[in-house]
Amino acid sequence: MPGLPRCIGVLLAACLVVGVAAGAAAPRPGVWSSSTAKQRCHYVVKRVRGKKKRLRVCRKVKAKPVADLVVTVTGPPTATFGDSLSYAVTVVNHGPGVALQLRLDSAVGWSLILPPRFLPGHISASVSGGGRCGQPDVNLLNQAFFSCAVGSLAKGASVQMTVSFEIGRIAGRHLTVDTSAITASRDPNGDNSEDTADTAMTGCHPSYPANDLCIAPPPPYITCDDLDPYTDIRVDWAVADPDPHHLDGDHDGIGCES
Ligand SMILES: [Ca+2]
Ligand SMILES: [Ca+2]
Repeated sequence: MPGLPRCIGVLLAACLVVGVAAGAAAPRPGVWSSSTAKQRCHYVVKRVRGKKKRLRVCRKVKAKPVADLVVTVTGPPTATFGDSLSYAVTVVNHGPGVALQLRLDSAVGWSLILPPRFLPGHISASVSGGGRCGQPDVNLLNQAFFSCAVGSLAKGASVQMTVSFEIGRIAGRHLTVDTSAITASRDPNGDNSEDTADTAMTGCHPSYPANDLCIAPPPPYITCDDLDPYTDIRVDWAVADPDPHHLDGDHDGIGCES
């Protein structure tokens, strides 16, 4: 009967339906249309008994497994210069299905723009269970990004990731490690798939009270050149006596004026 679905064979698991919606605007052939979570459909034009017909072609979409991943990041609440820090990331698959192609993306932030030579040293990440972590990718804000490939994670299973680094002589007031679990499965709750640990720096010299800058006492001495590019975006940051690094040469209370 015209207008009712008719399945034509099982080739490519496709079901062809003659589209005869009288008066309806014809969609362009080849454009995906009327798709749902279970099937994807588009229209094609074919000759049937010598006449052009517009046919609706649908293909079944293979359902993704569902896996609720829960991420927890823990680290030290405080740190100071010279410390070696370690952050533990735990990812648990609460199911009900397998987590396919699991990847852990971790961002290490310093809350300010650090000169590259003051980036924390020996920064690294590793993951348990045979997964692999790449080298950190550092952006223009000197945030470090890691991506660790885990593979599949069964329901009820967990994986651990460790992020480690050392703190130099200049840091942000807060250090953060943020990690997200990315999977090819469907995670029904994205809110618990990401977590952040926040570490407050201590030992910041009181002569440099900027909210985002933590400078260690000398030695060694730090110059305004050392603070580039921070000083490019903080042209009016405060310096108080005794200013042991001599960052306010004219003693007007403003550091590293150009
Ligand atoms: Ca989740
Ligand atoms: Ca000054």
